[in-house]
Amino acid sequence: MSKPTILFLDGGMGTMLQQSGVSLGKVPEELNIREPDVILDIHRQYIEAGADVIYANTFSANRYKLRDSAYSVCELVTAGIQNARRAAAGTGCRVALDIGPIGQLLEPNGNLSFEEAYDIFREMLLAGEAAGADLVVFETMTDLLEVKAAVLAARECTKLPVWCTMTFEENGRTFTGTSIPSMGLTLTALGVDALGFNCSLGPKKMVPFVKELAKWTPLPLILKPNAGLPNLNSNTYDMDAAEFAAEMAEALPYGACILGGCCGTTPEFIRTIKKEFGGCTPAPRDYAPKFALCSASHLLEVDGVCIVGERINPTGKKRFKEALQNHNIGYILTQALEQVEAGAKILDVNVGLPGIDEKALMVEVVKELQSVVDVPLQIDSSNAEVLEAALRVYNGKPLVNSVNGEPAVLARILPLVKKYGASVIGLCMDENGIPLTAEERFVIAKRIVETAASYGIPKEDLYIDCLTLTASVQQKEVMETLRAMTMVKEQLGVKTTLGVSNISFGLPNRPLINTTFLTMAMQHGLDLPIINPNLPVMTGAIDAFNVLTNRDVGSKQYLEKYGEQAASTAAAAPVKASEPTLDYAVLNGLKDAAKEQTKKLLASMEAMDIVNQILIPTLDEVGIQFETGKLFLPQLLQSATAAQAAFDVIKERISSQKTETIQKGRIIVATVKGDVHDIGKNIVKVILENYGYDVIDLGKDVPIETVVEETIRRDVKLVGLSALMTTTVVNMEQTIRALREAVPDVKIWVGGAVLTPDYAKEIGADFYAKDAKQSVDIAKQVLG
Ligand code: THG
Repeated sequence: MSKPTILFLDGGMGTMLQQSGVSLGKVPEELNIREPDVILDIHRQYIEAGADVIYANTFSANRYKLRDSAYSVCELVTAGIQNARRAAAGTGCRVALDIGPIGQLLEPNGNLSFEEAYDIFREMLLAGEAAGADLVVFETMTDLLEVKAAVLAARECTKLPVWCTMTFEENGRTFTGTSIPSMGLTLTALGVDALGFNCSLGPKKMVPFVKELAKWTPLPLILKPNAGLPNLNSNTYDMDAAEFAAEMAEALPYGACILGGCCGTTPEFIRTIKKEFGGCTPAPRDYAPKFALCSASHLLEVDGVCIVGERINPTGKKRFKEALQNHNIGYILTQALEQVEAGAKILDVNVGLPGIDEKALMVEVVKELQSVVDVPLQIDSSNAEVLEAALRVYNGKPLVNSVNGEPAVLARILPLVKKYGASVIGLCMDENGIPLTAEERFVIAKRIVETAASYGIPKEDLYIDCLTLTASVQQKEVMETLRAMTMVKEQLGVKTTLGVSNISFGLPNRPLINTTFLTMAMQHGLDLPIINPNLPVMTGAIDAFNVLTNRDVGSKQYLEKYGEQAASTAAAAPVKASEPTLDYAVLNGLKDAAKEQTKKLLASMEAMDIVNQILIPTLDEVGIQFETGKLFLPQLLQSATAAQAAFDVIKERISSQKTETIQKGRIIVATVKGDVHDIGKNIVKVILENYGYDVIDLGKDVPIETVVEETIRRDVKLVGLSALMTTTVVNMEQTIRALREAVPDVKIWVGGAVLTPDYAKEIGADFYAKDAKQSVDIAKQVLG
């Protein structure tokens, strides 16, 4: 076989369509049927320039985006593939079914469910494969969970090779906070065939991304950047083909080997990179697989002792059982946050209880947990159906707890682990129970590792549990567990886990036994202790172990944690599970707690004071953390939901006190285009209504034209605009400009976390309101 060479993709389709002068309309895919010759001509130009793979014009031909189109998904996808096929006929160029984001956010950020997303992709995939696509490429993706739905649909419903590129911002995160390591780890495990980046930035800014991704995947790396950054004045891209090629060259040493262009690139760009790099061999890679788990925004590399929090588990916990029975998700979330704050790096999730729909509850709890904590989860169930349901919706790479050495169990669970790209815990027991000796447990561990390998699951995805027995019952066997663990670690090259607290059942002073056993186990090679992290003696033993084994170099972490504490308080009592305060609940996105706390606060505080002194400052804090990249869109929306829950309670209170009834005037409120964060606007609306104004709420993500049209149509004299993100303040400015032109005498006030009085003036607003109360003052001033 000939050596692999660098492959070339096409360049911008949208850019070429704009240049061709055809009117793009709402859905550019309609051109596949209306103007097939234009599309064909663009494809031919790219093939002529040297593309080995062209992307069919099918990017947004999904059911959601075509909802107002005269054409069906099948019609436009089929026509798109056929046009590309005709252009490629006789050239050897391959045709990719091109699929972009659905255009609607998935739960919990939006309303689209995972299975609906799956179904939307499936429809496109079936049409694309039937029409003759050679492969599918998911591109411009920003939500790892949406990609997962897409990849699963491709894997389950077609035989097409799957390529995937995501779009990152300069800070190395996607719009929803997905990180590059999480993308690499998760999608590699899900079995895609090539991975990389497209859109948003020029090649140079993507070089560090390629370097980072190469650490987390052995797959060929795709790079399809824009022609630099857009020039906001001319609305074009400044970079020429030679500069583009020069910047692309910098990514090649890190393994970029499938090269093309996105917005602003033309056939000239492809011709130039083909000339520069055509026939080159992809750079050699020094990828080494790692023991790692992740959520979409956070990756945990297991290269030391990592605590698995055991508390999301009804075993022996009356309150937790009650919480499950009463469907008290808030309680479970509080338990999760507490454990993470106490140092848990992974959370075990077990919701099995007689008389409970374990599958439905597991799915719900996994989703809820992933919207408030970013640590990876360990999905704990003995039921394969429950595991599969949770593995489908899990965002990232989880750990499955567990399989054992029984052939039937291995055959049931391992295919799920492989398919959904998880890691798995293997228990050293089988149909005959737990063997007594270390040697016998080792034999089972070896069988698990070998069977996993036969399913294509590498040792880096295996964590062996040599099983803690209870010292009060099987004292002689305690050391067998530890001996087995050393053998497994040294001879099989996998990592290990143990449920540590099992050791002390039936003995007094359990923490003493647990701590000592934990310390012994770490010395025998324990990587993932499953413990209650809220016990400082347990986490303290790990901290001390890391000092004594020279892992915590210079005792840095130890000093950070214990250095300032007085020696006498260091061995403190367990971390107290106090009630979350309202600001804590909003910051952490705890809906139920926010509601409860608001009800309590209303007994001693004025409703408006709660809004202005707690809710708004906390939301501002969340907004600032978002702006500075400390938290990401999912947490932002989660906080907004919690604040909304609090606000609903306040709204009830306010309307029951409502006294004024005369109509004072009509006001429009809207969250500007591109911004979905509408809690601030919703608060303002209710307050204004309470003061007797007739408020027309245009909602969130409101197009500029809609604001203008509605202002005219309803003869409105005062408009309030809100924007949370700096990126959408641009749209606020444009909305103001359009309004001024169309309705010169309208007054406009603005608000939102990132705005300042100065900035409000700069973008042309008449007023700035820092909170809901100020909005009322403005309304009084303008309308009386
Ligand atoms: N290996 C693996 N997974 C496991 C275990 C294991 N999962 C379950 C268990 N063992 C680890 N998890 C727990 C959870 C709770 C308790 C112990 C282990 C526990 N509960 C107290 C009791 O029962 O008395 C209640 C204590 C409390 O309320 O704080 O001890 O071995 N792979």
